[in-house]
Amino acid sequence: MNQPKLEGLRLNVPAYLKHTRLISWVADIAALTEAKDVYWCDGSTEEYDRLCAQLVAAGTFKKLNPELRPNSYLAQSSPSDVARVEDRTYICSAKKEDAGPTNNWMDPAEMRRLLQTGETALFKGAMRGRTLYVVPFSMGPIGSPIAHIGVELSDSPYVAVNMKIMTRMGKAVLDVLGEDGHFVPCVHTVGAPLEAGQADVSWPCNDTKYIVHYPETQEIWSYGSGYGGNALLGKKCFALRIASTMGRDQGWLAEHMLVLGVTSPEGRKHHVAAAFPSACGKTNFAMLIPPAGFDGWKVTTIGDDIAWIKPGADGRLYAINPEAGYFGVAPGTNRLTNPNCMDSLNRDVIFTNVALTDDGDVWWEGMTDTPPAHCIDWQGKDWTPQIAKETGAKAAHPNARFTVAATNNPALDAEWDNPAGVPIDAFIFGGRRSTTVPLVTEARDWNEGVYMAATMGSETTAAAAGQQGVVRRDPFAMLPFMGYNMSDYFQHWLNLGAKLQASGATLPKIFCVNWFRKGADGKFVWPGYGDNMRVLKWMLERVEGQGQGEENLFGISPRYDDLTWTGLDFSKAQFEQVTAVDKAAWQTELGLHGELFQQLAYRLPAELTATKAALEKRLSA
Ligand code: SAT
Ligand code: MN
Repeated sequence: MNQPKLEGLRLNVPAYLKHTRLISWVADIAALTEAKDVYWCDGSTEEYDRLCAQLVAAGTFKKLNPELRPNSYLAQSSPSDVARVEDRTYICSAKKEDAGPTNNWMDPAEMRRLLQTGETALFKGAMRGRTLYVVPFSMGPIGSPIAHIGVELSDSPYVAVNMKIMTRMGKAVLDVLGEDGHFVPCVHTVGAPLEAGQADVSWPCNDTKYIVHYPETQEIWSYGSGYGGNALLGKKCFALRIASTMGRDQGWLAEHMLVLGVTSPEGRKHHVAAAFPSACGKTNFAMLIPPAGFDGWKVTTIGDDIAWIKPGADGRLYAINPEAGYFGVAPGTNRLTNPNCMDSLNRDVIFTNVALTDDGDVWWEGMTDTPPAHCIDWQGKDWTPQIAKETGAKAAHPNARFTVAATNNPALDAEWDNPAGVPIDAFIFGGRRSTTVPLVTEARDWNEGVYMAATMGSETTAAAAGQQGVVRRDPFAMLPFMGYNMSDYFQHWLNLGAKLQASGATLPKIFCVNWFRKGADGKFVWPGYGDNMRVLKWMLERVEGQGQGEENLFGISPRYDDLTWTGLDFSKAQFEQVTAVDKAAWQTELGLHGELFQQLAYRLPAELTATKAALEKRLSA
């Protein structure tokens, strides 16, 4: 390897570190980016506090009133850097067809020229005037056979402190790496070098953004954004895009799924993994409190966003949550919709892009019925209910987030940190659809379930930059997070099911749900939140071979009397509104499935076209 240019730069390698490959990679990146300094994160609380204080001094963080919100901070980002940028996200596999038609692709050599090697490569000098933070992290319990290690090199201390909450981060990870352990290299810069004497801004970033994955070499390179999944590279980039390719090669699944445990009053416990697109209520579902009439039922959280799922020796599928914290959507969260979440946020939180109240606390739309008389909005401007009325200005950005440790969650499952994972009894796939898709449908078999998941549609949300509220196909809620060809991914699911079934294992049941049907008044008909327990209970009854249902065109659904209604006034007519299967609407829907299959025709599994043909036959019967 060439000796990197390191004039005047001290690498500050900790004396205990013996991993020469890691050290020389850090040296290479420091030289490429011309970082001013290198700092190795140890993951200690002392370090977290120190970096937070530094972020306060730099104006990135405001410390919240410790009486109201102890040990908590607020960051307000640049208005140009508020969400994931899907059109700037690339899968640079060697072959274009391995990225597939749903991903942006560029030839890896061309991308490397653009980012690293070309005359004007973006990473050249990108960290000038900034410290390079070395952030070693484990996705999954440290040392677990299911866990994998990454190292993120970032010039953002905001990233370092968020990674401390979101992952198992620090020295303990380097200890596991030893002298030659495997890690996924993740390079991140906000793309805002500082020239000598140049003052910094509170949220440095660049209008040019690239979120780049090289699946063959398992590398992640992220340029220009400091926000969320663009910058916290353990999350979507590693735990979904890169991990999905690891899963394909090694026979497991990396999914955009929450994982929860349900315990019945009799003490029977089941585990469910549920995929929903971003900002469709995964965190709320994972922390659900059963409603009145469900005495003795308990829901506990294993994870709220990502699941790594591997077949166990007994043929069952076991899931871990690779993360250690929640990066959840704040707006809409309140004591009624998600009391466990509100309790989790009492202290030790990093808020991003919510509003600052006059007494030094936070507020967001939907947090309380009555908004504060005055606050500072997420862009640092004065905000009053009157201003909101006149201009439509939001106090919090719709994609405002909290970062908080899982251990703050009062509903945390006792097994959440178990390196062996929890056995999955059911998969749920849910989109946000104001029409067409019924409240809940059970697939008649694994392949039909894979079809349901593959053809799922959802209305777009503020979690990604771009137009909102338009229905797009979002297979498995993985459209923005797939690291390889979507058709190959469908095949991977089909193959895994076939293999487990051949071994005699009972596969998890697969359900499709929609909490979001709207009435003629434009309002949601289904109450959602805690009342989703009613649907969950029916699913688990089905898993146990008890629950009743009725076969319809698309699978098996409960009739009104098959659900438990104690404690809720929900009429048969309302039930009809959320469950009716409209033939004409489904003809249109199948047309959209057809468009998706056309787009994915190359290597599309024959099982899926066969399932579609069977549905069409039923529909026209
Ligand atoms: O990708 S983020 O972590 O910014 C949030 C999401 O879209 O789920
Ligand atoms: Mn997500």
